Amino acid sequence: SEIAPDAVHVPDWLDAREQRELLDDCRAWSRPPAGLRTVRTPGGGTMTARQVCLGWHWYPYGYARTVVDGDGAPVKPFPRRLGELGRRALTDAFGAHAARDAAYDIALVNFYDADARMGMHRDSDEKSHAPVVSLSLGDSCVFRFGNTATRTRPYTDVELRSGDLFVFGGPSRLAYHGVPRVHAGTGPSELGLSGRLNITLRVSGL
Ligand code: MD5
Ligand code: FE
Repeated sequence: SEIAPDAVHVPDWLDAREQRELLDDCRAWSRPPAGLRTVRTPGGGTMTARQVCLGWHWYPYGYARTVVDGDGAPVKPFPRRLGELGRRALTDAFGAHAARDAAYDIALVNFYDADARMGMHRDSDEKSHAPVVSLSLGDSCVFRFGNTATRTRPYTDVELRSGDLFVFGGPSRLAYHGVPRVHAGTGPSELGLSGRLNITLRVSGL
């Protein structure tokens, strides 16, 4: 369903097998070198969701080819299969025309435990305004979709569950958004994930 112009939520987009495979991949990508890390912001804050990057390494606030704020290792490669998944997501959200020249080259994987949050922010470190593809696994959360002008109201709260797709394009690409709450213990038990995992696919424009 369209939450805002070019912001499309597709519940239950990934089947159980795709969720299982993605989770196994995320666990493999999380191992060192260039594995899961805690992100510290220049203001002295600590992000509560822990992160691993593929293709390009995100740090507050830019992209690099090595883990400049961690172990210094080269970032892991961006897998072709995630590029294909990103194009399939655009096709399902907007139609085949939207996917034609989508060249995804970044995946950011965020792990949320029951107490993790993500404050309201915009994703503006990419040089491309291509749509962001978001995939959720494990526990459900409240996703807060805001506006482009302020980090406050008006916003819309949407529940994201394991297997959901959300695509943010056009005017929604630069909207403020965040994750104010994770609902512990709500994920599919057969997945064996305590907490929530989110994968975003992006185009660097670099
Ligand atoms: C999450 N992650 O659920 C979210 C999903 C992040 C982040 O916010 O920066 O890693 S991505 C949501 C997103 C991306 C681009 C635009 C908009 C939302 N939006 O306009 O709302 O862990
Ligand atoms: Fe974001």
